[in-house]
Amino acid sequence: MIAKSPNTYLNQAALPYPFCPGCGHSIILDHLNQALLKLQIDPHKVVVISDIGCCGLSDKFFTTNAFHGLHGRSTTYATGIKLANPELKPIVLIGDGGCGIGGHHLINAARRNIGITVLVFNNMNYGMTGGEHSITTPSGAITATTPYGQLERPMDICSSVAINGASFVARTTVYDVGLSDLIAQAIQIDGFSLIDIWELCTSYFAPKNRFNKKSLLETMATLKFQKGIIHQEERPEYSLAYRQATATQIDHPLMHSHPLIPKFKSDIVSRRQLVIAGAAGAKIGSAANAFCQAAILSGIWASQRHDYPITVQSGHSVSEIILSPDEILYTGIDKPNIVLALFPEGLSKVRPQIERMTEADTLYVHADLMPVKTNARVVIVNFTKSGVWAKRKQYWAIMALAELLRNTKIFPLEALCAAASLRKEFTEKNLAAIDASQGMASA
Ligand SMILES: Cc1ncc(C[n+]2csc(CCOP(=O)(O)OP(=O)(O)O)c2C)c(N)n1
Ligand code: SF4
Ligand SMILES: [Mg+2]
Repeated sequence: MIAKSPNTYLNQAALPYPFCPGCGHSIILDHLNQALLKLQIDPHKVVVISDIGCCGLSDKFFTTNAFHGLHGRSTTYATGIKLANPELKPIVLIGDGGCGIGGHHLINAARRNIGITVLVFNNMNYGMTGGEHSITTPSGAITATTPYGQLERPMDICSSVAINGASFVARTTVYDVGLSDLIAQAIQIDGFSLIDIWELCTSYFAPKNRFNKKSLLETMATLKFQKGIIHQEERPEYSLAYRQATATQIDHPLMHSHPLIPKFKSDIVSRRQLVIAGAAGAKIGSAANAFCQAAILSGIWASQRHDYPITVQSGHSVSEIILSPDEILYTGIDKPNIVLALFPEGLSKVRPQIERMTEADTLYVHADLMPVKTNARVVIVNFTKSGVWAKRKQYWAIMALAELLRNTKIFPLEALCAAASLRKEFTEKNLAAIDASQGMASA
């Protein structure tokens, strides 16, 4: 457990920093630590979200919560985290490369005035990949991708977010002795705050351009890019504004959660891995969802993963379901225990999984799809036995799942009926289909 009033926010076990000698990234991280120390925020309330690049290595050096994702997307993760829990303070550590790749995310975060703090590690190039130019590379600068000098105008990150509604915007360099205080000030802002921190990539940009501490300030002056606090504006912070706006909608159905309280019982003692191989438009996902809800109503854990092509109404639709008496921490299925092969599109997709099945596993297969090469025990599903329902393909999955429950007793069929009745508009037909499925499957 981390102490509530720490004397450092740096993770001693992860130190030292891995950056090249003289790299500005180390200096920023030290200042961030000082800023957090000054504010004495509970480390549990801070989330350090690192982007990609050398600066993306930074999150593990802090004893706070952390998140690391795709290049340029750190502001989106921070936005989601803040929206989910406004009590958290997300701090984004992003390079100038990340600001280019995810530029619109930055601008949209500013527009929303979401309560996150963005620290831009601006070394004017892509450090990690060998010193290519970025959106902030000054005109004329030599980089791996601009050997004759950069021809584009460098982007003014601060003005871009300021004009789009940020609450607090500042620009400075890593050599600013007041940087810790400035970071602390930004973190205390309720809305969107950003500090563009100029620094040296000592392996690429600085040697190639004879750039030093002085050059950073000279470049700012040449570009007429203001230094210090550039913009301050009071606007409602988005995550709280959102909650206030929706508070009046308390009667809207979307505002109600529908907890699944177990009222049935499952006797399974180990996990079951089930794959439904179907086709687009056949309600495979909905049936799988009802099956998972039924499992939860029976007191066990359930996970559903769904796969379909980009096209709608054509191609495969495959649901992977895991049921377990214990929490499910990984949702992938390598070898299923049960496969329901209902449509040719799904069957061709899951053939490798069927090939891995053994005699201990069971393949339920639509009679029309036989023969299927497998070592698993085969149960034929004959939809023609269900009368008029044989033509209603969008009910095949729930019907086959009902037969599976009659045969295996993973959990009671009544649980599936209860789950299939959760949405009133589908209750009658779902229950009739389940009823009609009796006796369809035979070994
Ligand atoms: C979408 C995407 N494009 C390209 C890359 C390859 N890539 C990895 S690090 C990097 C450069 C990072 O530069 P910057 O964000 O400025 O961070 P620095 O290394 O300078 O700290 C790039 C282009 C990637 N990871 N993801
Ligand atoms: S390559 Fe550049 S940005 Fe990366 S650690 Fe070295 S000096 Fe820093
Ligand atoms: Mg960079």
